[in-house]
Amino acid sequence: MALRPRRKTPGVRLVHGITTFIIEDTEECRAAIAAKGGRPINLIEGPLMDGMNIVGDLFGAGKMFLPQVVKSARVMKQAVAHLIPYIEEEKLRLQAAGSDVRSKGKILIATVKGDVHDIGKNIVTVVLQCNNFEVENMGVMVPCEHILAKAKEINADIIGLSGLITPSLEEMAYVASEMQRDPYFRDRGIPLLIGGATTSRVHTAVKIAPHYTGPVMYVSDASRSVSVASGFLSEEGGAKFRTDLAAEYEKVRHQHASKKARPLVSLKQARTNKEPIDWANYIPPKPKFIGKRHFINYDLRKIAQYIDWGPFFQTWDLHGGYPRVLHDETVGEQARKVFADAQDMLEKLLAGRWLQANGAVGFFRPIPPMTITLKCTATKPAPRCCLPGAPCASRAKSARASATNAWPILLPPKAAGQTPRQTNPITSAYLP
Ligand code: B12
Repeated sequence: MALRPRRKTPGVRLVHGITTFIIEDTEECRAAIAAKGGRPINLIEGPLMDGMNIVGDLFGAGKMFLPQVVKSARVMKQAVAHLIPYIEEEKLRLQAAGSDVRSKGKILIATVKGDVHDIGKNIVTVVLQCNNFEVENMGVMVPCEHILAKAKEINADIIGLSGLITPSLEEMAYVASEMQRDPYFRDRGIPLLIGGATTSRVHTAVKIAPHYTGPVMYVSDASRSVSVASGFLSEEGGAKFRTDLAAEYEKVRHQHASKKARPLVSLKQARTNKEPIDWANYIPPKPKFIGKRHFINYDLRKIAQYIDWGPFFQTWDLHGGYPRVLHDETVGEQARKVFADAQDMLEKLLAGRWLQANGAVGFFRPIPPMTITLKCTATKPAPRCCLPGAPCASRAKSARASATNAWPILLPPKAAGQTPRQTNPITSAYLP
């Protein structure tokens, strides 16, 4: 029988990512709060959120690393899941005692496509439910079309989007523009709430709200979500709430626009800064064969020897480059732990033959020279360059960062007399 170690509060367990006995400790803490007349939600809004904020701060300060954060997130989820039945029970009790627990409105909430963060959104859900809003929580990575379809299906009064990574900001703007395109939302002016660590009032006002004529509002935390939702849905004050919001965000946009713009270089200047490439002396390597070759059911153990573990550690935000990262003074210990886990998992995959590796490779004779001209600007996404070693993505970044690089179409100019070696008509082209 496992012996229960020294008691820890759920907040402490959360910071240390300890799931063992989290249910028992959460329950103890809940009972203590209840004995003093408190509510289960107090445990979420208090110790658990405090713990999560500590995790966020330590992570931001580089004192905690992604594998540990995953464990903390797990603790939070388990603790909240334990509290939900108590929250439901409290509602029923209040109802039986004659309190007004009628629904104040329906709110649809989701973390946008591409984003897996759900702790904040779940807390918002619980807090709103505790305040008698009906909330449909759609989970994470939810595509725009699913959000909008669900909103119509349940007749949502408000849509709330959560996003914690930078790409989510773009996705939120997309959702706003899709709401504008659809008369169902546009004509009803269904409010759109924006929340999550990367979002902000200025970004919402400047980049998201202009896509939608209905109200779009940034909400900084779960407790604010109640007053905001009530504000929008209030029969008496709803219209004023919307007008005040529109005026406030117009002011924010105005202030933002008055900030000094970053100087841009001219296209001519950018072109003079292009990468000098000696095409005349470039001899493309000759392939060993021409035509296709297939590899069926290739030995997975052979492939495993070539795994580039670099991106694995980058994904865990453990920087330092493989294998150095394993002995890094700061992140070494965490790196060794996740690496050991990965080796175990890899061994299971290999032994259990979970995958089958099939591949094909082909080299083809060059097509005759073409005369397509690619016109690209630094603000458009990069086309894939087709010469070996062409550092497309990184050049694209530098073009955006400095705006002084001419667009990198790394193909030999026609005058250099070379032909591109691939046959894709979109990516094979000559510079004019
Ligand atoms: C926990 C966490 C994770 C966990 C998430 C687990 C889970 N199930 O949610 C895991 C480990 C999986 C994770 C993964 C990643 N993460 Co992370 N993560 C965090 C961390 C530490 C805490 C987030 C959190 O839960 N905070 C606590 C909650 C309660 O706060 P919150 O979400 O902001 O919510 C509150 C309010 O914002 C608001 N709110 C939130 N949503 C909504 C919605 C509505 C409608 C309303 C009204 C209000 C509202 O109310 C909430 C309660 O008050 C943050 C750091 C931070 N300081 O935020 C990084 C952070 C968000 N992660 C980050 C990154 C980079 C990643 C990864 C890309 C890492 C990687 N290399 O793979 C991946 C992303 C994968 C993906 N595609 O989404 C960056 C994002 C940077 C950026 N600008 O893009 C952050 C900021 C860390 C950092 N400083 O670099 N992460």
